[in-house]
This record gives sequence, structure tokens and C-alpha cells, in this order.
Amino acid sequence: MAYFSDIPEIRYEGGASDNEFAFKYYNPDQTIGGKTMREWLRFSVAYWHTFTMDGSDPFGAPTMQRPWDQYSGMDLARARVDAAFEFFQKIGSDYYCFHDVDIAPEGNTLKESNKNLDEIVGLLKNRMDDTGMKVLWNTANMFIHPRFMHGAATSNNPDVYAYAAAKVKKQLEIAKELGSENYVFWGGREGYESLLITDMGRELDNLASFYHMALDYAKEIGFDGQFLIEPKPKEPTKHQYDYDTASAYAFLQKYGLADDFKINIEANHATLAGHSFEHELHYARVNGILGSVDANQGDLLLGWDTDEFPTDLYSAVLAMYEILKNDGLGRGGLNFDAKVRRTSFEPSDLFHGHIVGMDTFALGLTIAHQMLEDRALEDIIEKRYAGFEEGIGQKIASKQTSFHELEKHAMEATINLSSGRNEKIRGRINQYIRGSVGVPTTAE
Ligand code: XUL
Ligand code: CO
Repeated sequence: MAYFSDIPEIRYEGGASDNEFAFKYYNPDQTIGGKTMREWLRFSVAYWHTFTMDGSDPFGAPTMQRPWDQYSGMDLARARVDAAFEFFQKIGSDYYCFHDVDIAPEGNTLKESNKNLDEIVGLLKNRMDDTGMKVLWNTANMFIHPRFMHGAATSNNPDVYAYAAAKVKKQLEIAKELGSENYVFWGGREGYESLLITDMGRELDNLASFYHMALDYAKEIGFDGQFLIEPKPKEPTKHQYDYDTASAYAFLQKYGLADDFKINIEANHATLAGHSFEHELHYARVNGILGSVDANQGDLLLGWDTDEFPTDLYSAVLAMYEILKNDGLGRGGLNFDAKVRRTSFEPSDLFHGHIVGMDTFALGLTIAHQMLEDRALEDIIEKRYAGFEEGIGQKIASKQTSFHELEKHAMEATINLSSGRNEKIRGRINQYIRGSVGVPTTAE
């Protein structure tokens, strides 16, 4: 059955197009810096926001019109597979992501849930074989069900811990079966509501053992995808252990996991942690742990995770700048962990959300690539740190000095500072965004 029969396949028409169902900037086969846009961007559709999200919020009822919602239970799960593959084909994404509960309903027992999953995974596999669609990552939802109220791998209850392990075990088997590029852990309930009732040391030890067992099992079954941690500081839990990239990295290093995990950075999680999106990408890049991206944006006037489709061009330029400097995302991609607003309730709005998100990152890619070609920031940064290329600076950089020598230097040297020229540089970035320098921003 067709669910989007009034929507055409979305194609590239260029920046001047007024066809609402066309890409203005995302031209998948256009080459930039030796790769196609499709290869750099590796767009992924999030099953949960696109096929299961109903538009309800803590104050109001569902608003979304989703024709497949006429079904329920396993019939609904089967109908969603049809809707999903019709959508993937029309929007032209190569990847998708899902939680276990997005694709198949939980049964009354773990066995029944696994049986439901098996049937739907079979359907997905057939469709993937037919279309060439791939899974960017899958994950186990360990935050919705009441059993996870105290956490999953950080629960105070070992039976819950075991249940969580069984869910991840099943998802790793599915990852292997479907050839997922990555496996994600997002710990929405891995944290605490009150420190007064929390043994944090024990919880962190248990969480690390959980990850080690997951790695062992992946190895045992021959799943070779990249493991990713997705940090978020809070919501739903008051304090989440994977607060941001830096705290996740410290945890991975402490527990001997740093070689086996990378980070999945979500823009809205970065801003909730008091960082910019580009800060998180930059920190991950310079530490060699930039794995994948949940592409969305928050609203600074609202204090929560609004998961909006990314439209902020400035932010997309700086994000793509980091991704290009990383030489791409490897096995990762840009997953639209983004949902249409509650008032954008028609099925066609799902297309508008993805079109603007894909166009925003395509523009970001084009502009950031030109800035890099022109060494727009590189030359400035190089000049700013030039002192470390000679004299005492060079000795500091090559670890060939001491406090004795530095004191002697300080006694004799005159300090000459130079301006950071922050405003000038921002003006220059505006020129790139406007297309006044470098290539035009439109790809025609
Ligand atoms: C929640 C969030 C999740 C993860 C996967 O804020 O981002 O959807 O991406 O569990
Ligand atoms: Co996410």
C-alpha cells in the first residue's frame, strides 16, 4: 500500500527552484573535494521521529496524521515498514536508524518481543536487499518501559540489568543480520534523580562491565560495526553520566574502552550541556573519537530537547567544517534525530523537514569546503600560534624545556600580544555564506 502517493521523488533542481518538493542545494552526485555530497553526508532517517512519533507532548494529545496509524500491533509494525521504504525511496536517503521498540511492539514476555522483532527484521532485510538501503545504526530502547525507572545498565536492580543486557544482545544480533554500520548507546536513564540514594561508583562500574560484555558478544557473533556513545547531560534523568563528549571520553578511558568506542554527537544535546554543536564535534575530532552525528537543532528559548530539523545555516557550516577536517565521518553519518513541529501534522511535512535538513547540510558542506580550500581560518590559526614554531615556543612544543629555563626566559623577554580579530573573522565567514567570496553558495 502507498502512503505518500501525492508526493513525487525528491530531486535536485537548484537554488532558484520554487518546487516545494525538490532539493535546492543537495545534489547527491555532485563532487566536492574528491567525494560526492552523498558520500560526505551519509543522510539517515530516524524511524522513531518519522514513523512512530505522534505529536503528543506533556500538555497535549497526538496531532499527527499518519495513514498507517489505522492499524495496530503487529499490523501497524508491518504497515510502518511499507511507509518507511516508500519514504526512503522518495527522499533518497541511503541510511536509517531505529530502536527495537520503533520497529516492533514489545510482547508480554522477552521471548514474545524477540519473536515480533524477528518477523519485522525479516521484512526489513528483504526491503533492504531490494533497495540497497542500509542501517546507519540501531539501538535498544531502555528508557520508556517502567522497568527502567531506576536505570538500565545503571539500575540498582540486577534483574533489570540482565533484562537490559538481553535487549542489547538481541539488537547486536539484529545489527549483524542487517549489517548495521554502527551500534549506539544513549543512556537516557543511566544517571540519577537524587544523589542521596545513588551509589555512583557502583553504577559506573556496572555500566562499564555492560559495555565490555557488549563488545565481547559483538566479537563472538562477528558484528564489526563501530560502537558509539551518544552523550546528553539531562532529560529524562536529572543528571546523565554521559553528560557530554568530554565526560564520556573520561569514562571510556578509565575503563579501558577508549579504543572500541567513538561518540555520536547530537546538536541539541550539545547545547543542553552548555556547549555549541561545533565545540562537541571539535573536541571529538581532536581526540580521534568523532563517530557519527544526530543532526538536529534546539531552541535556545526553550530549555529542553526540541529535536528540530536543522535549518541554522551558520551552525551547519561550522559543523561541516569540523566534519571535513575529520575527513568525513567514516562509518558514521548525519542522522536526522529530528521531528516536525506539533503543528506540522500532515504526512507531506515529513518531506519538508528532511528536504530543508538535507539542503542545510549540503549548503554547509559547500561553504565549509570553500573556506577550507581558501584556508580561511587555517592561516589565521597558524599565525596565531606561530610562536610555537621557533625559539622558546618550539622548545615548549617539543617538550624540551623546564621551569628553570622558562623562568629565565620570562625574566628577559618582552611580551608582545596580538589581537584575536574575532569580529573581522566573523565578517569573513558571512562573506563565505553569502557567496561573495569563494564559489557561489548555490550549486548551479
Ligand atoms: C534522545 C535521543 C535518542 C537517541 C537514541 O534525546 O537522542 O533518540 O538518539 O536513543
Ligand atoms: Co539522538
